[in-house]
Amino acid sequence: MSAPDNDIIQAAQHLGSAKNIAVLTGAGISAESGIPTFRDALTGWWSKYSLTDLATPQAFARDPERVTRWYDERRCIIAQCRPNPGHVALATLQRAIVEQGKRFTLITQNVDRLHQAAGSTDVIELHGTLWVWRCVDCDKEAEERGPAFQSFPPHCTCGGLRRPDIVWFGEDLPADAMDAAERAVASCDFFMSVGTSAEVYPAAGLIAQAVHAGADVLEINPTATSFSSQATWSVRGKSGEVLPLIVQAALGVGARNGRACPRYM
Ligand code: BV8
Ligand code: ZN
Repeated sequence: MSAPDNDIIQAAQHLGSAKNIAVLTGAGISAESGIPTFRDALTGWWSKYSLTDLATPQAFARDPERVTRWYDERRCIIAQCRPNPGHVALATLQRAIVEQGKRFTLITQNVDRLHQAAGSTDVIELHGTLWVWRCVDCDKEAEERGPAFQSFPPHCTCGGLRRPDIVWFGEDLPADAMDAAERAVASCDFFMSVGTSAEVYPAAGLIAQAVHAGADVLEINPTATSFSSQATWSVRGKSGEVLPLIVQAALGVGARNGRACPRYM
């Protein structure tokens, strides 16, 4: 990674003096942990499978064995993965910001809970999680952290089919999660969009809401997205490399305002 470019230094200075920070993450932040993204042309899930065959309630109704086998395969892949410096940097930032009495909200589209594994708390999961499975009949939920299921589709003690507690395409997002996300974005003065292609709604709409709210908007993504032109800064880089730099610099700015002192500056 070349010397921090001007965008990184400027964004860090604004982040360091921001009062209310909101962050939206997508599959890209977990890429460096070894989890395939969705749209990556070669390695992405959608390069191998069609979204409508696996990630819709209709697909589940049509072939629950195939759908639950795929999600359990993903659950077992994620079980081998660890948070990367991008996840850790956001957890560090949250702790420092909250310590300073400021507001910090982490909103994710990811279902892998690597943010929580890195120490982030109160994470808003817009699309649910792969670690919890629920019964479609009695709604009983259970966390599944064990080895692959023995049989597919998995069944509940009531006999009902079990499915991952995630949001499929065509399904509404959890109302409380989306409301909390929209409230945080509407009031934030610094917004970060990290590792998302910003193509899936209503999550992607949060970026436009942050721009509309007049917040500084920092996008971190190796490739441009449909929102790059609206961002205050759009940094081309991997989140596992860029986020630690920006957070260290921002907390340095915090130090000059008489707070904790990282060595970056
Ligand atoms: C709904 C869980 C009401 C499942 C997911 C408005 C306009 C158009 C369409 C719609 C609209 N409103 C609703 C729709 C329909 C649909 C939608 O958005 N379709 C898209 C395809 C156009 N939305 C829905 O259906 C939503 N529900 O609206 O309900 C309703 C009800 C009935 C009828 C109509 C509406 C539900 C959406 C949620 C679906 N579930 N996930 C699962 O995991 O299997 S979405 C899933 O895909 C992810 O959660 C995420 O949201 C999305 C993938 O996006 P990203 O995470 O951004 O990943 P992607 O691979 O695309 O990009 C990765 C990026 O990272 C890339 O840019 C890459 O460059 C970058 N990157 C790579 N490496 C790195 C990196 N960045 C940083 N560092 C790196 N190292
Ligand atoms: Zn049941």
